[in-house]
Amino acid sequence: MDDANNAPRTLITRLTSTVPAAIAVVEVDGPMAVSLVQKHWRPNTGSSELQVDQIRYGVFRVDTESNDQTDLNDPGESIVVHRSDEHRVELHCHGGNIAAQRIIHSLIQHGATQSSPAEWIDRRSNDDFQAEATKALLKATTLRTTMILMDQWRGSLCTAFKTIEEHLQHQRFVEANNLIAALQQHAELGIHLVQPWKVVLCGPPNVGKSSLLNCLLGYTRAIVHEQAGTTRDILAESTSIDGWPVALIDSAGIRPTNDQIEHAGIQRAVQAIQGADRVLLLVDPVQGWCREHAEILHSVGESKTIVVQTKADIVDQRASSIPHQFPVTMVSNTEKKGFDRLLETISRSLVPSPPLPGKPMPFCSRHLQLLYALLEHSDTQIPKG
Ligand SMILES: Nc1nc2c(ncn2[C@@H]2O[C@H](COP(=O)(O)OP(=O)(O)OP(=O)(O)O)[C@@H](O)[C@H]2O)c(=O)[nH]1
Ligand SMILES: [Mg+2]
Repeated sequence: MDDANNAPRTLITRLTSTVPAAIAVVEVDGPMAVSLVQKHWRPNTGSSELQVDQIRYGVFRVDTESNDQTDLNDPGESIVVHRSDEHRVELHCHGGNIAAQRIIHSLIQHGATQSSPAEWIDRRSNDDFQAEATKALLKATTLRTTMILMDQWRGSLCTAFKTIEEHLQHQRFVEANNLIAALQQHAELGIHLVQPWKVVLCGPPNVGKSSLLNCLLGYTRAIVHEQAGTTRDILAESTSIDGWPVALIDSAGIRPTNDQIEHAGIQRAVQAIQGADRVLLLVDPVQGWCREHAEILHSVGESKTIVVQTKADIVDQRASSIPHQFPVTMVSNTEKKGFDRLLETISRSLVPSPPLPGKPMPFCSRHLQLLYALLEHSDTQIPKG
């Protein structure tokens, strides 16, 4: 990046996260990188000259808080220095926040410019798609989503967009539309590569929502009690199902109530249901299907609803009151049965046809907007009728 006079600037980027760790890495990149570092550091042995590819140990002499003079009373920061390139030096210092801050502050005092990790990624990427994939990869939580994002990082999506543009340039509008449609088919999955799917456990009180949450998580997260109306607040926990990132959300049992606190909890449950990607609609085999089930189903829609009958240890027959068109997955929370099938059902509902390795996939809103614009353009070119 250049300044107003077009002279290349020397940029400092903290490459490691600001979460305290053993080591922090600060990169100095630009024409003044080597001279700035040499001005500040004292090697443990030998000359302060830095050769390319050398790794050296020493002390970084920091400036005083108020001016750009080295503070001689300050012991400085221990650093490992690596000159990785003609104009690039990496400083590895203590991983607490202060050490890196002091080094960055001193270099800025001498004319360097601070740059963010996001800007660093933009500078080092071949194109916007690769930069977006790198940023998404930082947030990926499962191997499965990481593999898909790596495919995009290697260029699958960029190539697909270039192909669409070529089709459009050569007036092959049908081919362009087909490719756009193939990409749009994976849009929902793409967005959820880093943003977990919200799966809400809901239903009337006492059907076993909190028990099922605990069982699916594998530890006791929510309070379980025989008293109806135990859960009052929304409780969300991150997990993954078949390699897809999921936020499992427990909610208050829905029923008519005069209790103000319970009512507030139910309102939150309704909000969570409205914002859900999928709902697990829990049915007690003895109480059966009731008005609240029908209302939830109506508000969410059938395609997002998975009907789960609990307490299979008490009754292992499907409750006859459940409308017959819905598939029902039976589980027992107490005997820990039926979970494999339930997890499989959830996974298939979230991602009915997982992409093959190497497939292009849009994974952020910019890609969807681009696809939409390309489709609009292409559509207007195809003769109607
Ligand atoms: N036998 C049997 N009991 C269960 C099962 N699942 C839950 N229970 C019992 O049902 C009661 C209610 O369980 P919860 O998990 O608290 O139910 P909930 O739907 O979260 O209830 P609220 O928070 O009040 O809406 C508790 O006594 C549980 O032990 C099950 O699969 N089998
Ligand atoms: Mg509960």
